[in-house]
Amino acid sequence: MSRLDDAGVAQALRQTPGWERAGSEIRRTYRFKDFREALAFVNRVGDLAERAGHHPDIDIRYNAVTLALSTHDAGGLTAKDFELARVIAAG
Ligand code: H2B
Repeated sequence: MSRLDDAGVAQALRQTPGWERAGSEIRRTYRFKDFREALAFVNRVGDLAERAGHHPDIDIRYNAVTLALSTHDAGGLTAKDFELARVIAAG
């Protein structure tokens, strides 16, 4: 899986609404009613990540879950990150 250049990242981001670039990763914060709902979301993301063989970094702060995706194996952003971001956004 090859790393996307800046133009490739910009184009992929346009097709991945709600996510933003932060250096060598893309991020999105999801907000919920409470911690329990945030945890349930994280578990759904875990299933999707296992299915994809690709895993976000996950930060849970009570009802806010921030996901960050980067392809560590490639040292930056690849199509895999955007594919998983779209799968997560689709639920
Ligand atoms: N997830 C992410 N986000 N980046 C990776 O480079 C990565 C991964 N590598 N999940 C995968 C697992 C790799 O370690 C295994 C061997 O496929």
